[in-house]
Amino acid sequence: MGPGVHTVRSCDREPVHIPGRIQAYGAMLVADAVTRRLLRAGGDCETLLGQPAQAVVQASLAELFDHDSQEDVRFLLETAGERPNAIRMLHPAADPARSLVATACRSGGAVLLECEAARPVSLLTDLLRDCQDVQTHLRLATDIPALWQSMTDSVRHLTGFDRVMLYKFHDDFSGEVVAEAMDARLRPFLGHRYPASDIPEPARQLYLQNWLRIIPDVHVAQPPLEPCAGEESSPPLDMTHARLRAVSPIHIEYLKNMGVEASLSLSVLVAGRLWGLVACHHYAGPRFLHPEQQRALVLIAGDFSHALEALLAQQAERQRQVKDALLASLQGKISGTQPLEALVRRIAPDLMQLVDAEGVALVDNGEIIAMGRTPAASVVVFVADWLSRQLTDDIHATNALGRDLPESQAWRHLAAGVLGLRLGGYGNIFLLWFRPEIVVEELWGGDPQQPYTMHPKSGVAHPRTSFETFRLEITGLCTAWTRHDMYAVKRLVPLFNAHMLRIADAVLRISE
Ligand code: BLA
Repeated sequence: MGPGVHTVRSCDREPVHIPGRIQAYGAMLVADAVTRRLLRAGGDCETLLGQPAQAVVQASLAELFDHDSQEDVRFLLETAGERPNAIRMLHPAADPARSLVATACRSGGAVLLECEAARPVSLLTDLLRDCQDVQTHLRLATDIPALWQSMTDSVRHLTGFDRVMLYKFHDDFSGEVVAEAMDARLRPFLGHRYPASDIPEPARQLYLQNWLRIIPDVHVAQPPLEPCAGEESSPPLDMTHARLRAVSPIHIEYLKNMGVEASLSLSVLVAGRLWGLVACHHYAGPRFLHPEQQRALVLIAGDFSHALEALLAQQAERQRQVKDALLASLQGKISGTQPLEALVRRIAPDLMQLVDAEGVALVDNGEIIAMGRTPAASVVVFVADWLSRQLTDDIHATNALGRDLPESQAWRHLAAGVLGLRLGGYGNIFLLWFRPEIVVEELWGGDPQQPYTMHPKSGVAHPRTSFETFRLEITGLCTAWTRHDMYAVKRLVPLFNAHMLRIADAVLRISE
């Protein structure tokens, strides 16, 4: 398979890290890590280093930079690790007045030195001030939606991109635009969903490692690196950590289909996982950001990630406290030696409230107590019987009962989802919580059932051409049970077991 060929199956194996090419808004010099001899060169060497790549690759590294830069070049090469090292300012020998921001990273036996044009020093104070303003705003946000909006507004202010979205991954890696700041003339993407294949696994892996991806101009050719004599047939380099790594042709096609001219993504990490991206579009021509602005954005994205992680933890803690309070009150009520059936009747409202269910049932060796909105008793028994075969650790939950147990579809207005718990002790005693169907209309950016097409002859995959709103009505589901729900109901088990022991005890005492 040649470069630029993508089959559907290859989407998740796309070798995005070894494109053999780079984006030409910077210059890349590849040197042997030991001898420091230049092996390859590419990108905009003409503007940044004063000579074309073919000439650059014949030179020695020392010849390319002015006298004052030599020590920094040595530093970059010596400290190059797997990840790019701290930036240094270099001045090309051909034009010492020009300033380049450079970093280096290792790739196998080579060092990749990447140079980008520096931002004029006179603008650095403004950048610092803007960053401080953004940090203050992020700190002031006390709830999650406010933090999200503050982040998209800030990134738009800092970058001037036409549209800035906060894109959150769902568990299946499809995603959703949860906040947006944009030019008022644009059609909003807020609330739209996108399929997982739009950002396949290898790309997500890269964004977990590199927290900024900029594509300043989707129309500029991405040239291969020029090899020095003898290097012509060397395999392409691993560019996982290279900022200038060329963009996969399928993604360029995707952006063009969306009408995007320049794009920028910042990673949002929560608890070490890729929670989402701040995804930016520019439609009115290319959009270049200086490396200092890029660094500033990475710092801000880090601040945002921390603030989000803290607010999410607070939210989870609040939810836990609500459940703890309900459990404490239930603990007080599950007392005495009332028969189980009477007990469940009495505490049914609390049991439902514990997990936001609309119905609860006790199935005690074929005896049914059903409270709230539940299907008919015969159906409850049928579901309990099915549940008893699904249990892991005495518990099972589904928000798609109609899919898992097709016979149940007719009662989805009462039981689109069930959470079942086996109470230990005597035989088959189950508590079942029911939630009714919630019909939702999802908005997708293009038809999610046709995220890309495959050329019948070549097997080449092409992203969809329409991103128009595609409405999808989702039926048959209830709101998903959370791990807090599962955890809360599991804590009922010892309370019920103690109750059953008390009853047994009382029976024994009477018969004595
Ligand atoms: C990369 N896909 C991306 C990126 C985004 C999206 C944000 C990160 C790079 C960037 O900032 O442009 C997807 N962009 C979106 C989505 C929205 C958006 C969902 O604005 C919503 C508004 N893409 C496909 C298919 C493949 C594919 C079928 O549609 C399969 C091969 C690949 N997407 C793909 C690849 C990358 C990518 C390979 C990595 C590009 C790179 O970093 O080189």
